[in-house]
Amino acid sequence: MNDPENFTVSRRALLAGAALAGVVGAVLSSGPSAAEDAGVVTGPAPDLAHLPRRKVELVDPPFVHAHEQATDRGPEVVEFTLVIEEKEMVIDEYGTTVHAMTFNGTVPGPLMVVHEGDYVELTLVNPDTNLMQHNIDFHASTGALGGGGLTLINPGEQVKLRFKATRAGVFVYHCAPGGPMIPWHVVSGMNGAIMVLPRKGLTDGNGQPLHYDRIYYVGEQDFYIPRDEQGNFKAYADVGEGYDDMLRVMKTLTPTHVVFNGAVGALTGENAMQAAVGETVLFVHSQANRDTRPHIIGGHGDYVWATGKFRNTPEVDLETWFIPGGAAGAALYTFRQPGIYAYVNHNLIEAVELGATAHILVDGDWNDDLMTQVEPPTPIA
Ligand SMILES: [Cu+2]
Repeated sequence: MNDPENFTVSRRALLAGAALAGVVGAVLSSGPSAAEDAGVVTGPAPDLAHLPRRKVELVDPPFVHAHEQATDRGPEVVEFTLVIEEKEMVIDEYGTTVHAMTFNGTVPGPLMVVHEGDYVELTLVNPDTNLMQHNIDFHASTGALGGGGLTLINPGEQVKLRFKATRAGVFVYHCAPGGPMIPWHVVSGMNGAIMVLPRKGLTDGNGQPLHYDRIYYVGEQDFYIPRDEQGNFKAYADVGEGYDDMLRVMKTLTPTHVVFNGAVGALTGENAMQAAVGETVLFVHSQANRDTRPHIIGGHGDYVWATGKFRNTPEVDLETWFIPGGAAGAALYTFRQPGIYAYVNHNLIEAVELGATAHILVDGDWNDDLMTQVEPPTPIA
């Protein structure tokens, strides 16, 4: 293990991140042997010419690209492109910055949607403006470290991976280039989720179909920003310069920020999610690194797949649901009252002090039967 006191990271050391990883016994190593090191020798890619192909343009969270909730069509090859972007991002109202590592420039990366039995064909691009090696591990896939063993690319390279989406649910994807690079890239923003819908759509577990009018994707991110001697958050010239300090904060397991969609306030105020009374909303929520417990203040989870896998019967009428780190969950809720709802991680310290709060602005008419103020505040009689 490197000496944390004396270890400074040069560009070359970072490029050799996976080699550095080898020191602590990572499976991956740099270079073309990564796949073999992962115990993978793939044959020629199967010819799927008999299947229709569809190219999907991804959109930035919390929004989700257009998709069918259920389909009569057979399996397809669904093509996606993710461009890796290392970029400085402001993560709170005080201007604190992080040199984020991102899929498509957002934290989290975009939600991808396919149906069970489809083939996901991903082109992963690492532009030469980046400094580091990256790859992608899809929890929805089978083998080769979730595809991580077949997708490790240097700046200036791209790679194409195809996997069959055999299990229905919402699943995390994240970068996993080896050793300490893995948590560092993940807590620097390099994670997202994919939703594999049952071909016939969601059901309540008793054969009744479930539909949504809107879908939002909330990606929860823990950040570990180093502080200077005065306790102020530090800023760094580039992604590599902050590595050593950040690793030290990471090892405390105490995040400085826990946010939704990349920054404090990214989903509040003008950026609030929207809905209307009577609308049913599917909230997909991922956390690639740390446990979380979503809660809609003033609402519920009508149907909840807390661990996100759609062959399981959803739980009903939940107040709060638990999503373990490294998983994505989904919750369906029909709004009955208008107003502002807070969507939080119900560790309320994380919600209020560290940033894990979103808002949902709901339009419509108030139902006095469900709730009313019988008497306004008055002096005690
Ligand atoms: Cu990465």
